[in-house]
Amino acid sequence: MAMNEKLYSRRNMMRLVGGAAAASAVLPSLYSATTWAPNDGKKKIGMIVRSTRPEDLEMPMEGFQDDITPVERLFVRTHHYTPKVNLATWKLKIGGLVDKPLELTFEQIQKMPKVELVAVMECAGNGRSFFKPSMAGLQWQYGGVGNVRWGGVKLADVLKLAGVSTNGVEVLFDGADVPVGQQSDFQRSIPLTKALSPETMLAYELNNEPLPTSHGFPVRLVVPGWASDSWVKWVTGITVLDKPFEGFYMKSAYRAPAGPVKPGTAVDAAAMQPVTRLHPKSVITFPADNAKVKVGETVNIRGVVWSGNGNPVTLGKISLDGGSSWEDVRPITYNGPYAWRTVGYTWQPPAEGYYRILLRAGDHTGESQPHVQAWNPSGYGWNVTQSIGIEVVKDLDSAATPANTAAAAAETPAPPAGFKSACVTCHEDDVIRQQKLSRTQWDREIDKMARWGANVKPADRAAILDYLSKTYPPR
Ligand SMILES: Nc1nc2c(c(=O)[nH]1)N[C@H]1C(S)=C(S)[C@@H](COP(=O)(O)O)O[C@H]1N2
Ligand SMILES: [Mo]
Repeated sequence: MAMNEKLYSRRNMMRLVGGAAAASAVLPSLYSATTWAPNDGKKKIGMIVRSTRPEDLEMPMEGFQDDITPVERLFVRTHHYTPKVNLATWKLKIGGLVDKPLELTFEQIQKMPKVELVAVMECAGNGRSFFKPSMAGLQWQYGGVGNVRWGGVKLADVLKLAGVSTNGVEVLFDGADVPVGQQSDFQRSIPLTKALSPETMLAYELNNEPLPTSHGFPVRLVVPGWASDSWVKWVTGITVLDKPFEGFYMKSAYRAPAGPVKPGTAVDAAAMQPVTRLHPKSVITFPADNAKVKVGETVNIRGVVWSGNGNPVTLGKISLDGGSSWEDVRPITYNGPYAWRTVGYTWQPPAEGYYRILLRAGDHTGESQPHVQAWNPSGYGWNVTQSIGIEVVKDLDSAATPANTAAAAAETPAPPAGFKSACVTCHEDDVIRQQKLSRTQWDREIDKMARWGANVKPADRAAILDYLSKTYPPR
């Protein structure tokens, strides 16, 4: 299919033509299972730590300056503990509704035709911290996203080896990670149609190097155009199902109402749908929000825009007057329908004053970013048209920034007895410190944690609730 082939880069098209034998001749070292090791030598740089244990790291704004996100800047989202996989004993099991259940070694997978593509990986919860009212969960700002070159095999090729039954409806993925306490295992499913779609991959390379442990070594699912909660890491099991999977991470988590709901209200489970595709989104990556620039001086505004579902993103429009008028931006990079575009605009601020700058992305189906963000109970899919405020001043030096750190430096009270053993055994308190919840929400969180195995002693519960709701109130 000519359309599908366009997804993949020219370099790899050539590898595909030559087949597996030619591929191993091109890259002999990569094709040895004995030397294949996780790319863990590169340390993360300047990440915003959302949680140290489990590992949840957000890309800082500077990360958007790279067109292809280097592994040092790529965000990490892990629900449980990071598993260490031994490649010598690792097997990928393919079962369920297949003609021939299979167990593939890593070497067998590497000998299959290799494909590569650049795709945006974005957590469904990216931007959660901007929702009002606030909700529980990791408080991502802009950097729960990256743009990465993935290398691996088409999931469809692996499924074809096993032969998918005509009764297949969904494909379920299980990773090597195991949950803490009474939590559910992280298992996610995607519809069979998306599983067989040519862009969906089992990736073993990230930016032309083996996957790092944090990103799913040795093999992870890559579902281009979809939010990355479906991109299961450390994959060990693939099961074809004849009906939608009902595990916790499909039935309870990663769901959002189909239409608008009143902000802050609970939504009936029956009215919720699984989070799937991404939608058009923009980030203004330079200058920073609230930056000051000098009148008359050239400002090279930069941004990134992306879309979802493989619908190619349009260039996007920029407004320098709060959305009254819109202009075209200039393309800088483009790596295909699943990648983000970097765009630019050269601006000469005409006069002193305060300017509101907006960047709005759309896709070729005509969908554009919303002007107003729809609220949902778990804070998924933040993609409102991004805007920044810029102060244009006569003289940069005279524009001294007042110290604004008093609030940040305000001391937090000491936690009560029982807090440590109840709340910081399975995870560190960095996860807690970013939450902004009402007393009712905290009450529910404590119940949830107790269900997941937290040791909340009845005698300590009231004091813990009091402490949490006073120290971390809602936005
Ligand atoms: N096995 C497993 N796969 C997983 C997760 C996980 O906790 N366990 N987290 C998911 C979520 S919610 C996201 S956003 C992405 C993040 O991928 P990354 O850590 O490589 O950035 O992995 C997904 N795959
Ligand atoms: Mo996620």
